[in-house]
Amino acid sequence: MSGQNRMRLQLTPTLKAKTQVRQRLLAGGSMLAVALLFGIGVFMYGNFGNSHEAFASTSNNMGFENGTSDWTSSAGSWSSDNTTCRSGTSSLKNAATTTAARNYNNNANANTPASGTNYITVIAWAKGNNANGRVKLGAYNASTSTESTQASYTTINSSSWTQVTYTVAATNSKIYYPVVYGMESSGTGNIYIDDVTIFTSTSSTSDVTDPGAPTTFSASVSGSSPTLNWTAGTDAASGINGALVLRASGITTTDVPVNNQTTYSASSSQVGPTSITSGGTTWSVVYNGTNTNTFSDASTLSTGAYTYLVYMKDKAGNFTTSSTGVSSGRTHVFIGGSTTSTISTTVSIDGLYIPSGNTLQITSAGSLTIRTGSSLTINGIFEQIGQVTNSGTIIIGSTGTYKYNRNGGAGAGVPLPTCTWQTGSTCIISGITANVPSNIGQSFSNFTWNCASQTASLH
Ligand SMILES: [Ca+2]
Repeated sequence: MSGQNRMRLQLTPTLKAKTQVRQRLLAGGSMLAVALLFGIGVFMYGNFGNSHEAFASTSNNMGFENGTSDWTSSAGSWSSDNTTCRSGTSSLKNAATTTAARNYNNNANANTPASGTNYITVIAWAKGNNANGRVKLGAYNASTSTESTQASYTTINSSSWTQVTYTVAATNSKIYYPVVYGMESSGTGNIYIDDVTIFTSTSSTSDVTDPGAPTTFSASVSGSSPTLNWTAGTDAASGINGALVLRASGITTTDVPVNNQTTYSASSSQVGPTSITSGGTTWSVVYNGTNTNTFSDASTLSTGAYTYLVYMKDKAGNFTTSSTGVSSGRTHVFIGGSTTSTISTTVSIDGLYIPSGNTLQITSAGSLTIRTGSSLTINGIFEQIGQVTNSGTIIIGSTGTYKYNRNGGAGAGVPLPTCTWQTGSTCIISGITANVPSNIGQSFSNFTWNCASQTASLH
């Protein structure tokens, strides 16, 4: 029998080999015995599918937005669900009993490196509809038809999503895919699975730590196409694997939490949510890929102001401060024409690009912090009525104006931020009543003092 199988493998294309693996899995509990029987033959399975990636692509319906596509049930009752989802509008549901149910994705292949000590990690999110739901994970070695499975189940609940992680030592130069199991400790119930990830790393522990924030931003616009550049954050556990970029119209100052392990979709080849609504604002997913320090927006953008948020992403699918969104990189960009926008809340930014003809005003209620390392380019008008704290670089271009439109405050008061004043740039001091702002001795190009409400002669 073993000999027959080897012969068939030699004569059949890779798709057939894949089908044979599926059939074996359907056989269920005798898998290990099957693997021993076909130990020589299965060695030849190594070439099927889209397996030649350093880690598994999360585009193979790992968030179940394509229903149950790519996933195969080998035990139990599984279906697509649209009522209980962690991300997007769809999850995987198990009509669970006290007998273990099993489902796997043999298109989400993780291919281990040829050398070194390597591990496979599988991460999934699960929720139940009672207190009896149990979930465990496995990593199926498709090259040898053997599976490593968690020793015990994780108890899930009905009130929140539980992250289940599994890291196991891997054999080099093999193909793995993720396996999920569900069951009830008693009775019956529903178990929902969403946002699965599989990847290889050299770490023996599962990476559940968000990567560091991106820093030192700059933004520019060519025509109507903004380009953002930044310095990548770092990730000690699994390593940086790219970035996620969101865009909203207008100057939007709220922070946007994102879900780890979620395939946010910025292209037709990705299956997942294409936008995030947070605080009443809808953010478009404009990039989710392997770029670590730059993004050019090729969208056709109409005249106006836009806000970009940049999150670093690691191999485990964790995003920068996913739970709060606070430390995502925030950059404002103006496109074309004569847009006036305001900031009337407390916000930190990492980049700003204002072309000629546009105005950004920090109102009396506004407090803007320019974070360390960031670079702001102002060729239009930047008007400060509220607070501005500058830890970055402000470049006032040849057509740019910094308008300090407020009183300077007592003592050190409210200083004029240090700027780089290019030839032709303008500093306008207005709104002074009794106090000159500190830090006013800078190398200006054009300087205007126009304080109609000034109450005293100031020196
Ligand atoms: Ca989903």
